[in-house]
Amino acid sequence: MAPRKIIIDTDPGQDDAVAILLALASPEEIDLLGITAVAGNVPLALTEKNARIVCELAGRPDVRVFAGCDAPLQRKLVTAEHVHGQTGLDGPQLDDPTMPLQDQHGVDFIIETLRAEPAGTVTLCPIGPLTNIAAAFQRAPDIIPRVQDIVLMGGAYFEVGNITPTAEFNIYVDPEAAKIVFDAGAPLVVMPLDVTHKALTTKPRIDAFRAMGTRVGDMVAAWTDFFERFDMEKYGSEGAPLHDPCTIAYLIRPDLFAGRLINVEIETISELTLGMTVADWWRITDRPKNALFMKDIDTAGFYALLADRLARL
Ligand SMILES: [Ca+2]
Repeated sequence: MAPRKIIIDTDPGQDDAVAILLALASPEEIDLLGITAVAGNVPLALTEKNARIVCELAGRPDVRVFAGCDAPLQRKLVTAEHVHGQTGLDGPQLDDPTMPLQDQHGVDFIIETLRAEPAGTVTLCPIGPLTNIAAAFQRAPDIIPRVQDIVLMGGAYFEVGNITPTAEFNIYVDPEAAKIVFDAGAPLVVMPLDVTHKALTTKPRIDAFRAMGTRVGDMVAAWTDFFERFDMEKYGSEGAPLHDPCTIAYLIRPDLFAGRLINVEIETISELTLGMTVADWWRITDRPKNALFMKDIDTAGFYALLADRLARL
């Protein structure tokens, strides 16, 4: 089978960085057409720069990186330096990238690519707030039926929230954008906290990255060490969740994940539950099923895949 053409829409973020590395390490399954950066974990000037740092770390300065939206559709940007550090990629110092940022706006790249490629052959992989994808859908609704599918990290049902008691960060930052994407009608696969909170970095798993003896292995180990400090304090868990790579892992090994096709609506009004993914897990309503909402992951298989693929870089 030909590799699947994807666009990664991202706000790096250490876990975004691992997702990008996993995609670049998997050319048999994934043809990365480009990376669009969005404001999220840190402001856009840092996320587009971090995306380029990660491509250079992977030895892939040829990957096209585009800057997209610098703020949510209607709201003031909320960031997460408390998790990822001031740069978004805190950990060992990495050199500023020398590869160029593309001139074209990220939203224009998404629109142009979906119009240029045959219909149903491009997967969108958003692992940050959904601003760029929603802006593209609003500006060019003709591209929506051309999307093969959208495989995103965001939301939660059983785990409820991480930035507020009821909302996951990516959805909370731009709930209006999330609503546009969830209502669009394109096939949707959702990796919520219910999955990612099971994908924890334990010490043996981090040691496996370090044992690769490569620059990429050392960096991934150091990044996970960095944000593990925050997560272990917060959740008292064994390690930190590697959220975003779950999306790329799904494209490579869908058998590692299990979920249900259900209705998911986005709360955009309530002050108390803003950005909540109201997931009809128990199929209580007749609302249209719009999302394959994941719940379970073969965590050992996921980390084995990561170790196997990242060792190639
Ligand atoms: Ca992210």
